[in-house]
Amino acid sequence: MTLDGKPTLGIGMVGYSFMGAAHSHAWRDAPSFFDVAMVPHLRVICGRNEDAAGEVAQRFGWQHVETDWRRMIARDDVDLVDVCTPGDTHAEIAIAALEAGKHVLCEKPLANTVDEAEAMTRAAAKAAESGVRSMVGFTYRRVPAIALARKLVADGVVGQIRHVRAQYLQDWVSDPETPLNWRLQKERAGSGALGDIGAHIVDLTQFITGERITGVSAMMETFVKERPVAESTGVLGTGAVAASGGASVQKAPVTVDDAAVFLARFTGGAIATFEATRFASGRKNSIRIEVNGSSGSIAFDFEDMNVLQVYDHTADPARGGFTRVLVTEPDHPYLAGWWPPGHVLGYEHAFTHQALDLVNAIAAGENPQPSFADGLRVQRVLAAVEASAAAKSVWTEVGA
Ligand code: SOE
Repeated sequence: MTLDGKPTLGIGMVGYSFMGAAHSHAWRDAPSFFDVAMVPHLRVICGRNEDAAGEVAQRFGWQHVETDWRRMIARDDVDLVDVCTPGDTHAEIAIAALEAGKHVLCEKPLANTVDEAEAMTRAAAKAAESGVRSMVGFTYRRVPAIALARKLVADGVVGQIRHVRAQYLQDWVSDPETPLNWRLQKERAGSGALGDIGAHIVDLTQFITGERITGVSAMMETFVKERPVAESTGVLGTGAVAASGGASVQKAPVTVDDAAVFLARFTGGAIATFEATRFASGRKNSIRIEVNGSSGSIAFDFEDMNVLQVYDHTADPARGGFTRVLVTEPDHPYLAGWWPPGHVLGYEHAFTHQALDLVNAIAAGENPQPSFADGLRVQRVLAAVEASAAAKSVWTEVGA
């Protein structure tokens, strides 16, 4: 119990890089801005590199450092395991944690394969029978404008959905000299742009529409087939080659997609286009989603993330057009906890909302969303995209 009488939730987090920092910040911030039902305590941060994990522990206020995730899971003071590692370790860590009776938050994509995602979903369902909760970190669901989009669609503002248009555009590997890292290796990341950022737009479009993707026709491309290896990354494996001429530069193959594009159909009959790429020069983290329906449209762009564009097709055409809704009013999703209207939010706030919702669901004895089953659903779409691309874009049903 904390001083104000609220129970605490001991967090143990595996991983300490980009996502580790985003999650640390969220666990700290959530109880300061929102009325949480349990207070997260930053108990243990875990990483193989003790010094690096220790430095993050100091910066964010984690109480203990462990170098072995099994030891961390076994600790009595850890109630929830937060998995912020590359995809190849998600299944093993999450299943071990659930079996040990620990709640789990697992970064996206849920796993590297459908088989792993199925095993995780089974473990989550079994654990839920004894009140152990799990959630997959499709964090953009908690951007207020996205949460508002879902609400407006559910309220019937767009009517019968006919088109879904989704893009996730980055450019961080468009320079062929960008060195190889784990996100470019299939055995660690599962897939490339598809799983890393395509997974987000698959989840977001299903979340906003409340419908599922039933089939796809896809193309995938790896534009730069091998990349320099930075000695310190230790990613040099078999297949490494020495570049010719001048100083010898070690190169190794890129084993994932740089870009994936696909057509899709939704359960309600809508047709859709998806594009996920790390080669959209000039686009750093642009998520664009548009839904067109019989009575209106909604449009979102993460580069203007506090805004939702809403079009009412039933309004007087003389005054028609998209309305730019600034999603900062107190009655907009999550905004009551933050600043006065117009004082906009950023990338990190969605992680705080994720921590808030997870903690409150655990306290209420409810299963948080998105569940591992939702993560599996996304994984099945990703698998269908890969199968379609491998078969030269043949239409591929999404497995049930
Ligand atoms: C890198 O591509 C990355 O950090 C993704 O892994 C995240 O999921 C996305 O939110 C931002 O980009």
